[in-house]
Amino acid sequence: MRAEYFTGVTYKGSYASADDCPSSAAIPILAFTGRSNSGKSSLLSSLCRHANLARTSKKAGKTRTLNYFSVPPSSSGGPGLYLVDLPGYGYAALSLTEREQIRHMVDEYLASVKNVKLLIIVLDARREPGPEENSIRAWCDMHAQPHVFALTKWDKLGNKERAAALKFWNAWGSPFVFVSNETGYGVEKLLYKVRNTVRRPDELPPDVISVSSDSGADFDDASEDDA
Ligand SMILES: Nc1nc2c(ncn2[C@@H]2O[C@H](COP(=O)(O)OP(=O)(O)OP(=O)(O)O)[C@@H](O)[C@H]2O)c(=O)[nH]1
Ligand SMILES: [Mg+2]
Repeated sequence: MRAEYFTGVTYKGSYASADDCPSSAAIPILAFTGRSNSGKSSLLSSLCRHANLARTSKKAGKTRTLNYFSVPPSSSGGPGLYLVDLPGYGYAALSLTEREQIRHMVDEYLASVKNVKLLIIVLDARREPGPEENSIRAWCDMHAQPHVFALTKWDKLGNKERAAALKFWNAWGSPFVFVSNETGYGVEKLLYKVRNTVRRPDELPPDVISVSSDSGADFDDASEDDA
């Protein structure tokens, strides 16, 4: 399996609402959503092999704006795209109003921006999906929005927890990949999925095997070396 990390990525800007975001419909978007502290910013940085690209914090609730990063077209045919770090929802220490504002910002973004080629729903692998993840998944299904669950902090799970998580996610029925932003585990697998989703089939270089981006088949084999 060949994976190509994003290189030459630069920070484009932070925006307070969907209306303020760069509007070029020609540039595909890869968006990261998930609860606060789940590892969205870390994962974005991992895909670029750039430790602090999307500033991560031990303090939850760090990302409060829609943060855009530009990926230039790659020499092997990858298109230019935007990586978008969305604000984390569900941070208990914020006021209810602030939490609702953040949820609203994310919902509004997903509803109004049409060229999100893949939505990466980030969740700590030690957690099961909550009402927010259920509602995002339902929204994706309703709008035929390609998505994948990225289950982070895999390095923090023991063998029993890994086996339980694998069983749970295989039964849950959405595409998923276990990742660790600490060790890099699973990051190439996720990149492979991303690359196959954002490229048109006619743009695939001959050495990349095409897989269906909707089947999740390339993810459901996490048992190969985990459990
Ligand atoms: N061990 C471990 N720690 C991780 C991993 N991913 C993220 N973290 C840590 O989890 C904390 C939160 O990570 P962030 O990437 O800032 O999370 P976020 O989802 O962007 O958080 P908000 O911006 O608050 O929504 C940081 O201390 C990270 O170093 C992982 O895979 N393994
Ligand atoms: Mg963040």
